[in-house]
Amino acid sequence: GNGSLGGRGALIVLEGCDKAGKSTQCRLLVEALKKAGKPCHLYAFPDRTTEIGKVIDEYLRCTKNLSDEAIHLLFSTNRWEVMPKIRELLLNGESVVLDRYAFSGVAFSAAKGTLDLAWCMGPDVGLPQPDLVCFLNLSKEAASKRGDFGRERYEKTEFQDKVKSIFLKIQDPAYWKIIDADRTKEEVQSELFQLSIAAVDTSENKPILKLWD
Ligand code: Z5A
Ligand code: MG
Repeated sequence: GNGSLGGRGALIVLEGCDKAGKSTQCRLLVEALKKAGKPCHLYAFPDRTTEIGKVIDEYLRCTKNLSDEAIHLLFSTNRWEVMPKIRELLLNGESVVLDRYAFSGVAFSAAKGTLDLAWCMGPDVGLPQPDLVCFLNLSKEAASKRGDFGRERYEKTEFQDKVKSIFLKIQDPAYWKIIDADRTKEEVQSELFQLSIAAVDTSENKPILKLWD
């Protein structure tokens, strides 16, 4: 737990398009929070290590094809399968930092143009609502300096533009912050740390709400 107070931990999510620095910043954030005496854990979605995650990995590497509906539901299931563990940590006073969450799930699937936005949100309704979502906003100019796209399925500029517009459409000001990700790693980290410490402190005595409920 987090000591004598007995409050819950905070659920903090980093979202954003390709190469925005989510994984880099998640790692730095977990280290910094631990150093500040806030116990916390890192989870990444997709979690490619589970049985479902292995199927997702094959889909992303284009070695397996699935219908748009089927892969969407697998991404969501991949979140629900670890939720009991995450909820237990939160209730035990430990914070959880997530590298992508349901917002990626909706943005990437809806960007295909074949699935309705409300249908995309459905399977993730009721997941724990984050206390803080930091959307790492990377300009096209800065993105082009971070190396070429890899060979995974969604790594194409035009598609990433659609993804970004859906992220911005589904943002909820109750917990959503847009972070300028064009800056140095240190500058971005410093802002994320301040926002996260504040979230940890203010979430302690709040109930865990349900996402999109
Ligand atoms: N997806 C989905 O469709 N549905 C879902 O429900 C979910 C995901 C959860 C794989 O995700 C794909 O799954 C993804 C969305 C889809 N497809 N796309 N695009 P992933 O999270 O496994 O993707 P990834 O390839 O690991 O991560 P990423 O998003 O592409 O990158 P990132 O984590 O944001 O960035 P990074 O790895 O921290 O940094 C990228 C590079 O930039 C690296 O060389 C860093 O050293 C460098 N970097 C980082 N920060 C900086 C700064 N500030 N300055 C300069 N350089 C920097
Ligand atoms: Mg990443």
